[in-house]
Amino acid sequence: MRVLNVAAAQMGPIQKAETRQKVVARMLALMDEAKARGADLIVYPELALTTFFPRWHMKDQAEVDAWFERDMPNAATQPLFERSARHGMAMSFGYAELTPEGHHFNTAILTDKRARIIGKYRKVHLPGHTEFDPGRSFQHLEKRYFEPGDLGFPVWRALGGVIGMCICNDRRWPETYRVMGLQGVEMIVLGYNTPSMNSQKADEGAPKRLFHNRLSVQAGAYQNSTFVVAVAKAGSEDGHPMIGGSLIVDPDGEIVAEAKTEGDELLVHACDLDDTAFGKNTIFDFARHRRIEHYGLITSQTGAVAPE
Ligand code: CDT
Repeated sequence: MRVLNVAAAQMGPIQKAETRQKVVARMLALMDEAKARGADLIVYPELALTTFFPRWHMKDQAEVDAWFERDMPNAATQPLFERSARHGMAMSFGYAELTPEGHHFNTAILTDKRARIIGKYRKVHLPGHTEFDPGRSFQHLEKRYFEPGDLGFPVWRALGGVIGMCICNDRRWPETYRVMGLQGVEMIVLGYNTPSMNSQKADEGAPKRLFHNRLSVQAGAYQNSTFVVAVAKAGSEDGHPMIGGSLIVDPDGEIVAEAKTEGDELLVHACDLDDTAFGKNTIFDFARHRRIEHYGLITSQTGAVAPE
């Protein structure tokens, strides 16, 4: 048995006017609860420190940059690193990263149990658009504010297993999981901010969105025989509702824990990483069963091309 006790720390809404200090206080409360429940690793959402700012159209770069972190840790997040080290608990959380070279990424980090950053991931599949779109009921400007991640989908040998990260929209793409699956990933952690409505399709509401969340995460877990821990920022941010539905899914694709609220809520599950072995050695033994001679289109072409 290789048990990793993981805590999915769903967070309720963060209003535009809320400070990082106030948010970090909520994250610390979740971390303390996770410690009391025996967690080895706590996972927070995408852009955990602020509201989901890509819904706001901004033209002034200084206003945009105010949502970004230039250092990690920094003054606002230092208490998270101190508490995590004190608890001997690893953590992962998402934030907007502004590099010294001026690059903007939607980023997540992974620490070890001494709160040292051991892994960084930058979101690859940025959803949305770059310019204000009057045809949408609300904006989703990730392509305006972020560059696509430049680190690929690495995994890390950590916490007694093989851990990977991705962020929100990445979870809808099978390529995300498979690239990590090919590196033997045993647990993928991810955060998300998913609006409860489709801004381009008024009849697609929260039930369908929650269905797609489960469908994507369960399929990724099963098809790569890995645990997946998917953690929402949920509830209404300045009148913009987002789904909750944080999930922990096992390597069979079964949901083993699921959030019931749209607020700060902790799910804890003991994941035996040895449970990933059966699928990896049988139906999803990639070395025996994959047929890469037929997969060329996946890396040579982006858009679909139907025959004439
Ligand atoms: N943050 C983020 O990536 N959100 C997207 C919204 C896309 S609309 C379905 C998501 O995949 O949830």
